[in-house]
Parts: sequence; C-alpha cells; structure tokens
Amino acid sequence: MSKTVQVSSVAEAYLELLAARGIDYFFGNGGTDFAPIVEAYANRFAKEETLPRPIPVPHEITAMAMAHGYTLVTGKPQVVMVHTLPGTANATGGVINAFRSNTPMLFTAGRTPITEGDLKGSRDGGIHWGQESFDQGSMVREWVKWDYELRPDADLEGVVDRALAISQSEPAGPVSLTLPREVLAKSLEEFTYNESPRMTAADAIMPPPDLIHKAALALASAKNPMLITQDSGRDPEAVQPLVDLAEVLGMPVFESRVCHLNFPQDHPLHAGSDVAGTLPDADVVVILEADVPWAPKRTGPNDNATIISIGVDPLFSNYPIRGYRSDLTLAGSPKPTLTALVEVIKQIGVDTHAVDNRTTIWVAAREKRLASIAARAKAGKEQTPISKAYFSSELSKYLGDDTILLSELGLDTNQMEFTTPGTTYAGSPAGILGWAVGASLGAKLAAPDKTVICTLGDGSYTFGVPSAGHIVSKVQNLPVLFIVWNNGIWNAVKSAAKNMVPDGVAVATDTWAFTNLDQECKYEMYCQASGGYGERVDDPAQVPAAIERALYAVQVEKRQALLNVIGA
Ligand SMILES: Cc1ncc(C[n+]2csc(CCOP(=O)(O)OP(=O)(O)O)c2C)c(N)n1
Repeated sequence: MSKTVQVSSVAEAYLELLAARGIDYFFGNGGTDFAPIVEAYANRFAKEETLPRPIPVPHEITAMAMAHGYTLVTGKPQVVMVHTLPGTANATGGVINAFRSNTPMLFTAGRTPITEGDLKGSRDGGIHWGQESFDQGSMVREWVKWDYELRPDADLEGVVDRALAISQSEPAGPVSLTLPREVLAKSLEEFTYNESPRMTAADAIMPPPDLIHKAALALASAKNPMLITQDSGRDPEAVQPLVDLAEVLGMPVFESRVCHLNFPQDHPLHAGSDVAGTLPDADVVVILEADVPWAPKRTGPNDNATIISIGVDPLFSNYPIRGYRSDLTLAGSPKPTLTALVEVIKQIGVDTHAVDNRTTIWVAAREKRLASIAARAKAGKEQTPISKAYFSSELSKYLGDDTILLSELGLDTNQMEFTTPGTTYAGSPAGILGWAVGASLGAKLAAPDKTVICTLGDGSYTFGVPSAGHIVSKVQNLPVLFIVWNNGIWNAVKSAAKNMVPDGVAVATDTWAFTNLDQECKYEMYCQASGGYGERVDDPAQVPAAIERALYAVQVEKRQALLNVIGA
C-alpha cells in the first residue's frame, strides 16, 4: 500500500523513508553538506514525525564503530552519514572493518555542492571547492557491495530499498550512498512511497544436495574429523546446528578467532583455538566461515585429508591471496547447510562406538586444557605488573548472559567461557584498530539492559579516539565499562619483529623502534573528563575490588567507568 506524506525537501523524504524502513539510528558527523539534513530534522521534530534517532558522534571512527556494534547485537543495519571528502577519508577504516566482517550498513557521505550557481544548496562557502573529488565513491568502492551517488529527481525509494536489500543479502556488507547537497536540498511538497520495501534481501544460501551428500559421506566415514570456525555465529541461529553436527560425529570444534559466539565454550567438544596438535592427524577437516583456519607457516593438514569448506563465500573471493586447499566447497549459509548435513549424516549412519570413543578423548583433552588455563591464572595471582591471565580469570567471574564483552587485543579470552550467542564480539578480520570503543557504545545502545564491557589494549584504546567515545557515552547516556590493558607498548609490533627475525639485532640488543607507548599515561583521566569513574589498577591484590568498583559505577551509578590496568 502506498502512503503520501507532506515534506519540505528531498532530505525530509529521505528521513521519512529511512524511518519507514526500520532504521533506528542515524549516526552523523556533519559539515556544510548536512544543511539540508539539519533543516529536515528540525522540520520533523516540529511535526513530531517518526525519525531515525540522530546520534551526533564527534569522530567518524567512533560513528562507524557504533553502527557496527549496534548491528552486531541486533542484526539490523543502521545509517552513518559523514562529511564529504574529509569524513569519507576518516570513515574508510570503519567501512573496511564492516566489509571484512560481513556487517550490513548504509554508509553515506554528503558531497560538496556540485554547482556554482543559484540552486538551493549550491556552493556558498570557500570550502566547497577544495573538498570536491572526481569520484568520491571510489574511496570506498573496493570495500562496499554497491555504491551510488543520488542524482537529481532520482527514484529515492528504489535507491534506498535496493541499497538496504543488497547490504543485507548474503554475504552481507556495507553499501555506500553519496548525497550531493543540491539533491538533498531540493524542495518537495509531498512524497509517496510504498509502506513495505520494494524488494527484500536475498535469503540464506544453500549448497546443492549432491555436495551436501558428498560432504556428509566424508564426515560420516571419517576416523578423525575436526572443524575450525571463526564466524559461523554471525547468525546466532547457526550455533545449535553446529552443536548438533559436532555431537552426531563426536567431532571437536576449534575457533581460530572468536568474532562471535560460534559454539558454547562449555561444551565437551569445544576444543579451544590451538589446531596445531590435531590438524596434521585429521582425515577430514571442515573450515566453516574461517578466513584463516590455521597459520600455514606453522602447521597444515595431512596431504590425504579431505578439506571441506563451508561459508557464504567459502573461497573468500574478495581476498587477493588465500591458498588453502578445498576439496569440497560448499557455498552456503551456516544454519541451513549445517542442518542439512546433520540430517544426511543421520540418514547415512555413523559408527556410534567410534563417536563415543572420540567424544571421550575430547572430553579428557578439554579437561587438561582447562586445567592448564586455570594454572596460568593462579600462577599470575600475585604478579606485578598484573598478569593478563589472572586479571582475565577474575573478570570472567562477572560475565554471564546479562553481559556483553567486546575485545580488541585487551584480555586473555581463553580465561573466559562464553556460552550464549550475543555475549561476546571481537573486531573485524581486517583488524583496523580503533573499533572497540565505538562498537561497545553501539552495543550498549542496542542492549541498554546489559552490562557492556570493552576490553582493549592501550594501543587499541588510543586508536579508538577515546575523547570522542567518552563524550558520546556521557551525552547519550551509554555507561560502558572500559578496561584498558596498559602494557605501555604495541606488543603485536614487537612480537612480529621477534618472530620474523628471532636471532636478529633487535632481539640481541632489546631495541624495539616504533613499539613504545607510555605506561605512565593516566588513561583513567580521559574517562573522568567526561564524568566517568576512572581508576588506575597496579596492585594485583586490588583487582577483584577494582572490578567491583567499576561495575558499581556502570550498573548502579549508571555512568561510564575505565580501569587503567598496569599489566605485563
Ligand atoms: C589502524 C591500525 N594501525 C596499525 C595497526 C597495526 N597494529 C596491529 S596491533 C598494533 C598494536 C596494538 O597495541 P595494543 O592494543 O596496545 O595491543 P598489544 O599489541 O600491546 O597487545 C598495531 C599498531 C592496525 N592493526 N590498525
């Protein structure tokens, strides 16, 4: 059914449409290009019309990460709008993070006025020349599924509906829409659109039955199968089918890196992340939504093993180089593909005695692994600087279904056991640092009743433009607990140098250029500056009480908190 509304401009029609399409939030970082949007918001506020709620975010890195975090929790894409060329430049890292993590998003940027004449919206400021680009969309084109610049008198509804449908179709990802100022500013008296979107997103992808059958046969007859996943839990409904597959086969599930909860970590067949001890002996290896299932320089599968790849884009076609062997390649969304595999495996039948034996072996292996994880935490209890294993294990006591933990090189998540979908997230495979601060704020916006904990390295925190994040936390009333692991160094950079040249001069002389931060930095004061609770934690004996003080600030006082943990 169509609907006609009174509007004053194309910008207002655009906001009407976004609201009608269920967009909750419009994360904005504006400039002169926002004039039509600002005017349209004022009009709609005055008329008390529904709107995507405007969230002003004082840095693009934060805005992009907020939209990303919100979508991780809700599955619903949101809108980000940044300022022409400068905003697009600052936001590009966030677009790349969203693209590599298959996060849907309507990324938009204004465009400096195209015309020098008298049109409404034409150039009227000195900045309008220098901020023009021949092809602004090209800045993000490699990192979006579709990009377009809105033309005068374009079919606005068709453009927006198509953008949202493409963004959410598997493999999901961001789309980009450039919005020239004159186009948005153009006067319009009424706007007619369909109440339901003109097109829907393509549904889950299903591999052909004969491939499912071949994979099921290989798995049903395997003596030593294993599965490695990274991101199948992007769809929370894929968690149970993965449990079913593991159980029907007595097959261990490894997580190469946890971006989402893929498999309950308290399950007897959860095997941790270290595949090196198992991979060379496996006869069937399933790579499920994992871009880097193992490090080829360190380990690899047996030449005789059958490798089965499953994923919405199982060969990662947008990665330039990725040379993992794949004998059976199943292009399919995890939930229906795993469900179908389990059904066919049950029809074929498995050696239940062998399944029981394997399960017993993996239960014992898991207990051994957990004992050594617990021992690491215990050994670190009194260490100064504070041990990461010890701190992480203490924090894990406060985690549950009512918490969401986001991490970016912060703590040791091996010390934590996540069991429910939606309780933990990590950054994109693209690894563009600066994600966690904003993503945590977006997660809190999406789940206001949950305690959101953001754990991140001091380097990652600095990349995340904390000044902007703390302001948004305060202004939007989003109390997040930030835990900054302050080791005073970019350890990842030092380790990379050490690993590449273990017998080099840097190791011999303990000289590490480009790796040092400042362990004396009072990161807690950034949070205090925005009215939050801040504490420097350098005494291991104070760890449990410090965590409780910070949680009290967040949960009871409803203000943000930051623990600056002086760690090893
Ligand atoms: C935007 C960006 N710049 C640089 C890097 C390279 N990089 C990867 S890890 C890292 C250091 C991160 O430091 P921190 O968060 O303190 O964690 P640590 O390495 O100490 O564990 C850097 C600079 C990156 N991934 N992203």
